[in-house]
Amino acid sequence: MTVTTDRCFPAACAQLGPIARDEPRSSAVARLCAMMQEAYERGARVVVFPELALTSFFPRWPLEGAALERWFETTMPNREVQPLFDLSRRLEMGFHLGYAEKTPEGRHFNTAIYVERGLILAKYRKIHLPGHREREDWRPFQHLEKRYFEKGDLGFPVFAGAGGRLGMCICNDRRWPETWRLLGLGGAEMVMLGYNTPQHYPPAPEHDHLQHFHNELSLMAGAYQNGLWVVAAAKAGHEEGCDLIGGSCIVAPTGEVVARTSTVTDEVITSCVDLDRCAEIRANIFDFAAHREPEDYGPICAPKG
Ligand code: CDT
Repeated sequence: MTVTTDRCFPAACAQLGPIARDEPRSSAVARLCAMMQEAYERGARVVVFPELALTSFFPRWPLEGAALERWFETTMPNREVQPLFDLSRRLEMGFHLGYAEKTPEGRHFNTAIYVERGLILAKYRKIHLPGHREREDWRPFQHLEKRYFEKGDLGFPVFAGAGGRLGMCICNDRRWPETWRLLGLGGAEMVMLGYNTPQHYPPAPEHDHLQHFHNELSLMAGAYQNGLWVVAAAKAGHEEGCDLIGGSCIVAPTGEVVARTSTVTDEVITSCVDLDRCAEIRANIFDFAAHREPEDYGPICAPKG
């Protein structure tokens, strides 16, 4: 049983304001629960939370050993996250959550899950890991995702949920057209994602003023070119000396932004998501069966370099 069998339902995007370095997971989970409750009261059946939503964005710090491992979840759910799963079951809400995963084999991933009625229906592990592997002292803050996480090993799964076909990606994945096309080819009708995007991009600061534009450009293009809904939730605001953009939004299959946050704090936005509207695009301009020409796309899958 899904949380809704209605293909037209209100979905919520729950942006988080900053999470302090010493903020316990219990506090972050309480904030997420409050937003799930608000989303429910506003009629939503599904709520999307950001990337690494249980903690501060720890890849900005050089860490080792136990000081690094403490940022990862070794089980999901666990005691601290359980209240969110319990609330999901009680309210019959679906939710998408990003967190740092450590597997029983000791592997580390930047992960997102989709949960309905307290049960994990799907998992995605981030494939496009940005940043750098070694500490670079010239930067005002580090971005050590390449050091702390392995590349995801689950592909881009598309799965049944919320009465339709759902997909997930995480933050930097949204900038890559291949992410969207794979989800589109898999038949995703709504893609959920979270992000932590600094306002300042140290390797190319001349693009700092374009961060919001590049965020929406990527989301709108992904939605339109594949005829799917996008619900994208930021972690936003001034977090431990780093400004994160907000601009969480919901995008229709036509590429139009239909809801957008207006703060950089905890904020819930909602919009009615009609999954049947995907056909407006998929049966027309991007009718894949009629118009795609994959035999001419070979170099896209050529090895790197
Ligand atoms: N979290 C994440 O993937 N952030 C990147 C930041 C830019 S690359 C250092 C992003 O694509 O938004």
